This record gives sequence, structure tokens and C-alpha cells, in this order.
Amino acid sequence: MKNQQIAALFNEIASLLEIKGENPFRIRAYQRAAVNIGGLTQDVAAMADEELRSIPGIGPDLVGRIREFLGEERVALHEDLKKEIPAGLLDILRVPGVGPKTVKTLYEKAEVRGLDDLETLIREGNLAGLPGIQRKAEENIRKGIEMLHRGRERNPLGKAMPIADDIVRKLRAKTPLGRIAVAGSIRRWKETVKDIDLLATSARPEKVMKVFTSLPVVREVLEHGTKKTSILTAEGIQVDLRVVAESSFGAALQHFTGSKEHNIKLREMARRIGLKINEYGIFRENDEMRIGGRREGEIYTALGLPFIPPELREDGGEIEAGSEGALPRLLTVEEIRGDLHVHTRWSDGGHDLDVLVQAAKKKGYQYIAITDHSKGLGIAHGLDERRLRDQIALIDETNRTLTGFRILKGVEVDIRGDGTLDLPDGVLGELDIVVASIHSGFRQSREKITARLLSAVRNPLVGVIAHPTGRLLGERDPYDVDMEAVFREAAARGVAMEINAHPARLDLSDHHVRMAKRYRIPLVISTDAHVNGDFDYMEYGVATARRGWAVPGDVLNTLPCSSLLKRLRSGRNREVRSLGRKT
Ligand code: DGT
Ligand code: CA
Ligand code: ZN
Repeated sequence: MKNQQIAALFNEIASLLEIKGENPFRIRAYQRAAVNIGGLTQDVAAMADEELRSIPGIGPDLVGRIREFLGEERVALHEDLKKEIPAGLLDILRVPGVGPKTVKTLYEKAEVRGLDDLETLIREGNLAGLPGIQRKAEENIRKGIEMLHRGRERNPLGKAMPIADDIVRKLRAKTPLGRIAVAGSIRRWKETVKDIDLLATSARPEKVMKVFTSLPVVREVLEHGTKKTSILTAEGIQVDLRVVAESSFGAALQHFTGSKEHNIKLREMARRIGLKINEYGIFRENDEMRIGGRREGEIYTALGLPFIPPELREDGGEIEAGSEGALPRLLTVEEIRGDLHVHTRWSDGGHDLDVLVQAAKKKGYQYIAITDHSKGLGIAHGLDERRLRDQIALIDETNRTLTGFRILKGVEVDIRGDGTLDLPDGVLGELDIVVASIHSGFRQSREKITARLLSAVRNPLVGVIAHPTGRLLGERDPYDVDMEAVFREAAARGVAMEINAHPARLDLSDHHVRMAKRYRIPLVISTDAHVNGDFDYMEYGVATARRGWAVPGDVLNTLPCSSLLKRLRSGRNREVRSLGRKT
């Protein structure tokens, strides 16, 4: 689907127009169109002109631009704007806290044409004092540049994966390929990646490389050869494409999937039994005789190991477990039966129930839990007791019209600064599922944050703690919390921890998942969907669970609806009973 690319393109056009100082209405039109196209689940390529025009903010003019992009992968207006405005200015626009107005000032008043110029300006003390730029703004820009440099080193998986998939699709469509695969940290679903590693086979590598270097996404060609070619994408991510021999493809895939630590251990193991493995194949040490390499599985078989899923290849005990026949049968995305963290237009989501139900059914789900924000989150239009009761009534009514699918009544209740919940127990008790989470006071002390989470876990009505560490990848560090203490309490009370599958969060992280397993804590994997397309993030959550060695039995939303409800209810009763015994 090209929706996201078109949304990004429209945003970039809006930014370029804004730097140019164009008509604000025109700029706003591109921004609105970008948001609306980005939130669609339908493929724009499959939509007729009238359908496109029914998307808010899209008139005949923008329909034309969409058609142009679908046909030619570029838009003339965008190309013209890029000729007029130095590309480096868009880099400056990526600095957190710098808007187009500032960029315009920098360009016009100080001849800044890129990040380097801006950094020089700051170093020489000439930034503050430009029109509209105070000392404080200078300090913010300096910090923003630092963050950008730090963020550049590793990219969130959610950014790199779609780029990798798109390149693979294009190469498949446009070049004479045999096999192609994404390797490296992306194949292992590591939460951040340094670069994109691609492997292919082809009878005509020159042609493959030529097409690769001329893809629209390419900003710069770093290295051009028939065996290996590297490019830099417009987003600044390096992509290496290697073309290898058919007979070595499996060995190369194993080698370049890594991790390095996993490979080192495998090689030692091979050496002990007189074998040698490298990116070309697997060989007998004494006479160099080749015994495999065409298929990846041959490497593991030769070492007497079962196939090890890429998500486990971190030298975290997977090779030992494999040798003992004790590898876990990891959870798969097909085993997920519903999403337990979903927002609607009642708070800050984009859709009403019907659209969400339709999208969930399309994913093959049996249920979703509607978990809008509670009132404390004013900016998200959070629900008070009265609106939540209205929503409960609406869900009951809607459920009566559904067959083979159930909407669970839930809420994402805010854990307030003092650890109390943002809604009274009375209304929480009327719900099927209560998801509690922290949205404020991220800088509180470890003691305070831990106490807040503990008091939420101790409320018998709370079933799940959502995004338990509060991190945003590359943007916000996790808050300081004693996870061992929280896990201990959650284990004692049967409260589940969420793996928030949104690629900006992935919270719990893989290592916390593994830790939660040691405590025997139930997990749920939820997307925190705000629009229907967000349901697709489930794959990221499942991959994170797999990296934490999770099996289907660890995850509550693999249960059929009735068992899940029973499980959620029994958690409450058990709590009530044990509290009763104590007094
Ligand atoms: P990253 O940092 O997100 O790109 O992580 P990877 O794992 O993709 O690392 P990368 O791109 O440097 O290399 C891809 C794979 O190639 C790596 O996982 C294992 C293999 N590899 C690279 N360098 C070495 C090395 O020095 N020794 C061994 N044994 N394997 C290596
Ligand atoms: Ca890599
Ligand atoms: Zn949420």
C-alpha cells in the first residue's frame, strides 16, 4: 500500500510550501490530506476518484497529485519545490522543536542551507538574536540537534521495517530475481536497527543493482558493485543489498541475520565437531568438503540443532536450549484472538465502534476491548463516569446486533500522581476489563512511580497494566521504576502486564517480557489502536513477545472470548476473597 508514502510526501510538500511562505490554506490542505490518508485502511490505489474526493480535505487538485504519484512514483510539484529549496533545510525541519518559520528565517537571514551550517551558527554564537530567536530557543534547538544525532544512530524498527518491505517488493517487481530476503536485526525484530541488510540471488546482478540504486527512495549511492551495493534512503537509513550465489543463499542468510554473538557461538560449536561455517556454506574442516549452504536450515541441522527462530538469535540461551530439545514453541500472530486496548472517537481515537468492529473481524478476531481514556486526560477528551456509562450502554446495545464477535467494555483508566485511579470503583466494576496506565509525572522518583504502579496493581478491579514503563523509542526514556517489585505484586495478584505493540512503544520490551515470564505473570499483547489501521501493529507486539520467549499460554488474548472473560473475572474474585480472608 502506498498510503503512508503519499502521506509523507504531502507532509513534505506542506513543509516546503511553508518554508517558501506560501498561502496557509494551501499548506493546511496538504497537512490535512496527509493525516487523513495516513489513517485510511483502504488502499488509495484501489479507490475511484469520487471515493478519494470523499476523504476530508481532498479536492480535485489533490486527487490529481495522488494519481500522479501512483503512476510515476513522484509528483512534479514536489520535484519543483525541491529544486527551489535546498534539501538540507528539510533536515533542519527534522530537528525536534524546529518549525518551518524558523527554517525560513535561518535560510533568509543567515544563509543556512543545512544542519552543518546551523551547527556552525550555534558554535559561533550567531543564532540567538536572529529575528524571533531568543536565547531559550537557541538552547532548545541545540538540544534538538543532539537528540537527532543520537536518534540517527539507530532507527525504530517501525520505521525501518516498512522501508525494507517496500524495497523488497519493488525489486521483486522490477528485476530478474531468484530469491530475496531481509536479514540483520530487522529479521530478528530487534526494537531498533542500525541499517537494513538485504540478500538476493540473481542471474543478472548488474541489472538488480542498477534498479536498486535508482529507486525513488534513494538519496545517495554509497557503494556500487555487483556483489554488494549500499544506498542511503531519503530518511537517512543505510540499505546494503548483497547478491550471492544460489548455493550459498542459506548460509549467507544465516550469517547476515546474526546476531554476531549467536554466530560466534555457533561457529565454536561447529569447530568442536570438525566443521566450519561461514557466509558461503558449511564445510568439513579436514578436507574442506562442502556439506551445505543452499538452505538456512542446513546449518542448524549439521550442528544437530533444531531451526532456531530469528527472534531468539541473541545468544540468550537459545543454542543450549536447542541442543537439549528445550526450545519453546513460540507464540504466533495467528494465535491472537483479539485486541485489548482500543480507542474510539469518544476519547482520542479516530473511529466509531462499527468501523473498529469491521476492521477487527477482518483480522480474524473474536473480540476487542474498547478502552478509551479516563477524564484526567483532558487533552484526549477522556471519559467521566457519566460518559463511560453511556458508552457501556451503547456497547451492550451494539453487542446484541453482533454474531460471533463481542465488544468488551473497558477503559484505560489513568493512574494519577498519587497512585489513585481516575474513576471510582463503582463504574470500574461494571466493565469487562480495566486497563490502568500512567500518563503524567514521568519525572517522579523511583519510589513514587513504583508506589503508583503498586497501588494500581493492588486494586482488585484492575486487570492489566498498560505500557508499563512509559517509554517512547528514541523520544522518551522509561520512567524510573522498580520493575521487580511491580512484577512480584502482579504475579501474586494475577494482574496482567501489557506488551504495547505500537512500534513507538514496544513496552514491555523483550527483556522485560522474559523477566515477566520468570515471575509467571500473565501477558496481553495490544496495539493501543487509535485508527483501524493500527490493528496491524499486532505483529510488532507478537515479535517482541517471541523475543522474550513467550509461548501461547503466556498471553491472555490467545484465549477464546468466554475463557478470557472467565479469567478476568476470576482475577477479581480471587482478590476479593483473599482480601476478605485477611480481615
Ligand atoms: P544492527 O546494528 O541493528 O544493524 O544489527 P545487525 O545484527 O543487523 O548487525 P550488522 O548490520 O552489523 O550485521 C548483520 C549481521 O552480520 C550480524 O547480525 C551478524 C553478521 N556479522 C556482521 N559482522 C560480523 C562479525 O564481525 N562477526 C560475525 N560473526 N558476524 C558478523
Ligand atoms: Ca543491520
Ligand atoms: Zn491507550
